[in-house]
Amino acid sequence: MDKKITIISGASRGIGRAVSLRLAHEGHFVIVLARNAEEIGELEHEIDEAGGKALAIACDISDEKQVEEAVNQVIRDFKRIDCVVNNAGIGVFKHADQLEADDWDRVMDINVKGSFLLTKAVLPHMKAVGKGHILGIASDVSKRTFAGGSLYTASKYAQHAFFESLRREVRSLGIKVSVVYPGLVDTYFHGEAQGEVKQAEYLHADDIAQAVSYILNTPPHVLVDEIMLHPMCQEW
Ligand code: NJP
Repeated sequence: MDKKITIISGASRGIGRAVSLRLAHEGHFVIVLARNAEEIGELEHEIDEAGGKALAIACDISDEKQVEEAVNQVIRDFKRIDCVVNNAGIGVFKHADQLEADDWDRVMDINVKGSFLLTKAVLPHMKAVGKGHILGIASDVSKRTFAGGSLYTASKYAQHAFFESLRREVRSLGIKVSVVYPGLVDTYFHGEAQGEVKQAEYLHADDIAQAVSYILNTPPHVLVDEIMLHPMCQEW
């Protein structure tokens, strides 16, 4: 198998879907993960119809057993994993005293523990061959805060810290770690449908996919630590 074997979490819509379509078009065999089996099944079909290669695996990224089973299936089928895009994420935006403990657990479990679980599951396979590329889709609010964002920004700061530390642990082993920090992107994340007029000036999901593609296409001696992108309409 000449194609790069690339796992993308949160692939059913938004940024993950755009990354999956772009990487498949560029010749990756994409393993698309999300909870909604129907949506990722349709994405697999769409990629296959366009001449690409995809495999959909329904998986809740916050569930250790499901993540391990998904990675084991990829290893059984393909023997290796070249790249992983940790993209699955959600936001809950309330003032701190309005947050429920359950909100806290859900956001942290998906945004932070999900990145940890998928990374932990793939690392032994990358270490065994001395190469691999792990990406995180974090946020510009990994580096700034705002009222109503205590939970979401805490999760994105944590994701940022996790990947920054990870880079220091695995670079000498030949494994790259890169993080993309988007500003506002037109997806389903803000509670609107993708393409709604309100989001017309936001970044497009494929803008993020292009950044991911750039990062993954650098030559072996180049490591892109991070890329931050904003739409022109958003002051940072
Ligand atoms: O959001 P959306 P985006 N297990 O809602 C999946 C960050 N970001 O594309 O499971 C597995 O369109 C869900 O699939 P499903 C953001 O923090 C965004 O904008 O079927 N997957 C869907 O495919 C996030 O990390 C903006 O419901 C789970 C996907 O996640 C990343 O970008 C700005 C899951 C979400 O698609 C992608 O978000 C920014 C689980 N438990 C950072 N829970 C922005 N859009 O403006 C959810 O700074 N998913």
